[in-house]
Amino acid sequence: MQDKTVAKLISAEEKRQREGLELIPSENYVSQEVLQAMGSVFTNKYSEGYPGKRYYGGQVNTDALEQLAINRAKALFHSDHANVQSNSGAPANEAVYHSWLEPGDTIMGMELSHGGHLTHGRPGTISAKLFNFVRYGIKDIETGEIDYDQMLEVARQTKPKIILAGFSSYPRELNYAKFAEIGAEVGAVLMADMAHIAGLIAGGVLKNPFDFGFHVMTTTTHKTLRGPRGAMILSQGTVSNPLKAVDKTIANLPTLIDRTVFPGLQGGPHMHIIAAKAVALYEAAQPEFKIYCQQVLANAQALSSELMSNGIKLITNGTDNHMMLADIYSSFGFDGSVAEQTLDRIGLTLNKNVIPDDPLPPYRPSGIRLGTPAITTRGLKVEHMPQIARWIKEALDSHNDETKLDKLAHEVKNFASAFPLP
Ligand code: DSN
Repeated sequence: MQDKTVAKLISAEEKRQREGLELIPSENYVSQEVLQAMGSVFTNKYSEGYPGKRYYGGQVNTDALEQLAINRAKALFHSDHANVQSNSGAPANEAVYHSWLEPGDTIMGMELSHGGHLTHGRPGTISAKLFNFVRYGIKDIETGEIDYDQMLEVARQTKPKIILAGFSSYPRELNYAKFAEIGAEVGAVLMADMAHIAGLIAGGVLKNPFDFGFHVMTTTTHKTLRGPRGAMILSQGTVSNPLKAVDKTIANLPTLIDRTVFPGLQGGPHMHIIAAKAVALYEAAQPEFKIYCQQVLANAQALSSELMSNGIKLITNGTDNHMMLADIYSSFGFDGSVAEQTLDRIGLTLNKNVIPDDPLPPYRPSGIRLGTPAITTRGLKVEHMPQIARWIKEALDSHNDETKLDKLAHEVKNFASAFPLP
């Protein structure tokens, strides 16, 4: 590479990734094939429109490529339609809101401090300015069970037009049948934001909201799904010409969504990313991916037990998925931000996170969030989880002891270097 400055940064980042262990539950390592597709000549092409209906010439390969990605996504998630153009998770959620709602309409989403995502109505976001968000939350912090009675009561009072199941920091499975029951009673569109767990759904180890009558599902493609940074919107209904206006009916949701993504929110799709999405979808349909997903869950179960045996309090006392939330403040007496920095210092990367009804502010919250998708891709198994839990415990017990942290950092680096990046 002529640009030595960028080359040096890429190489430094590759070294950081190789010598550390990635425990951020929303991160992963893509295959060489996904990387190659992202770095392909498809980046040179403009393709406004959809396959067979473009505003530029020269689309013989882009049409075939986008249709392939659509077909693979539909087959993997059992949906009638897939929009693979959405650039990322936040715009994907935005597109669904705008395809179905008018300003001032109500969306019901998870309480943010109980695990809901920023795009589920955090004050200050564009969606929160335009739409009215009402909340459901956890009834019992010890089990993580959602308060479905309160959800039904609020839904009856506020008549949300969308009920949104999804989270970015919630370690349990949702009861989609209950969502569907409440949605049917108030006539809401059922939307699932499955960004964190899409790979685990594709791999068959977690439930698919579409099996419970959900209408639409958004997901990023780079978390457990192990593809490029990007998103997809899967929906049920009739697929018709996206360049022609259709009535606002639930049956028309796929077309309403296509028309909102382009030309509503975006211009030219990122065809090199769509190429990489197609590759990731191919990989996720292989038998090895199922085994990977089973291992992600087995590792998460093992790591959560080991953390708890080391006296670290986990929110809901465990996990059903790939992630854990630890209450650092009650376990160690300092906040999650100190924990994040201390663990980063020894090569374990994770993030500070609010816990339900957190007594501390979001920038210095009580918790940390960690997960197993990336370390599982590196090849770590259940037998490696006790060691990771011990490193976490020892580093946090000695967070002011530089000599001890140096020693732990050395151990992590030696260990991690034995598990090559894909
Ligand atoms: N930033 C993602 C996460 O870490 O959960 C969600 O957008």
